[in-house]
Amino acid sequence: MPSVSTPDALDPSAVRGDFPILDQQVHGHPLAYLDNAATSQTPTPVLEAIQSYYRNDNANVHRGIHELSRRSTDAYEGARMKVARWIGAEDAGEVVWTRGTTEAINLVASAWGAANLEEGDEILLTDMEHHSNLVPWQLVAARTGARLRYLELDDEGRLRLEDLPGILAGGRVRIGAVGHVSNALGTINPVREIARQLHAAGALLLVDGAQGAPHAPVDVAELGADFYAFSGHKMCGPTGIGVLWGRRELLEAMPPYQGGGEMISEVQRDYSTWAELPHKFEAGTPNIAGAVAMGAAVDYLDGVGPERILVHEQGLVRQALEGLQAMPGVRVFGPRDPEGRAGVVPFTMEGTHPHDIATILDSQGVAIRAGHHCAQLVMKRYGVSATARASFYLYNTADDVDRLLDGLESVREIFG
Ligand code: 7TS
Repeated sequence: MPSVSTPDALDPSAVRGDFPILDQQVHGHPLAYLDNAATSQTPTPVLEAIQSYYRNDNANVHRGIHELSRRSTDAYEGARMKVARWIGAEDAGEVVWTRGTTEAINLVASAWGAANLEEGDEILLTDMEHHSNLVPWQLVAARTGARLRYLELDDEGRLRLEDLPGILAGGRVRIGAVGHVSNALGTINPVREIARQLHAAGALLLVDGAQGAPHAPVDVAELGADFYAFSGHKMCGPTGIGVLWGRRELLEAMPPYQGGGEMISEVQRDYSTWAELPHKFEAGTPNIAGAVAMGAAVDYLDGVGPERILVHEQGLVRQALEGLQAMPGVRVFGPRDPEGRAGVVPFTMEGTHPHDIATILDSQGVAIRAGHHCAQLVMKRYGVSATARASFYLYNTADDVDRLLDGLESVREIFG
């Protein structure tokens, strides 16, 4: 467990010791890694969990009677329980391992959508969704004849919640799919209120938690979510593993997503019956090491304290916003109040393409992302083709933010 300076504050310099990758020079400068919304770094206990799994326990799960298979199954199912606790789910059978957020959303759009949507039904999306929470719904809409409705954004990057009652009044919305936190704006969405209104209208809510679960305490029941999707690699775990949480009765009623081994109860020539939850949705040999490592990542984050992570990030956001707002020609996207946003700071600089900003920062060892961030509807809404984006996590320091701001000063000098 990383040490912290006071019971309440997270000390990022103590945490950094757990992340060996951060201790390196890039282009002759110490690395300032500010691309955490894309993927986070991996602490030593998680690296060790992966190695230990392959060194000591590797075997396929739920199959053999032998000792290694028993151990790998215990580790795999134990990790599921840890992840369930991380999001406040009491029933680990409601936690389905997936490849990540994208696959979790595709699972719901495909399996739930095919069984529940028909022509004239509506799916509520928002203009701030990541493409992972748009395209799967477009595909199921094309297959079923359902229609997509959109909640629009205000000038500060918040959802226009005042439009929701009007959309729901039509009585055709069956499901809403809304991000917990926007990767392109940093906005923390009022998920609880959206859930309340959707449920009152007889609709369900899927929450895209890719940028939520890694950064703040999550309680799926308290949020009022019916489905919650997130990825291991954005929360100190490895790539290729993620989670779909869903309410048991909904998952029970859904048809399988993929067919294959592990997900059946009995196979006949013409039909099969399905395994119990959550295995019904886990066809084929799963990413066992990934799941075990995601469990280790949850243990690690739990040790730091999820409520500290968001507070720490918001402090860095405040520092970044103050610096950016003082720079002429800089436009910051998303809510002005740091309390309304998680650790994502997108911006543009007049006369400079975001890719040039990112390239110059990279030459100074500062890693940010530039582009549309898989949120082209956000870019369209604010009339830009791309933004530069700094995104923070528990190991980022005030010095990292200073390096960003100093780097941007040099960008301004180069581009005049
Ligand atoms: N939803 C949101 C809100 C995201 O930010 C991302 C990834 C995804 C879904 C997809 O997650 P995956 O793990 O299945 O790929 N976001 C980003 C990003 O902002 N930059 O790179 C990936």
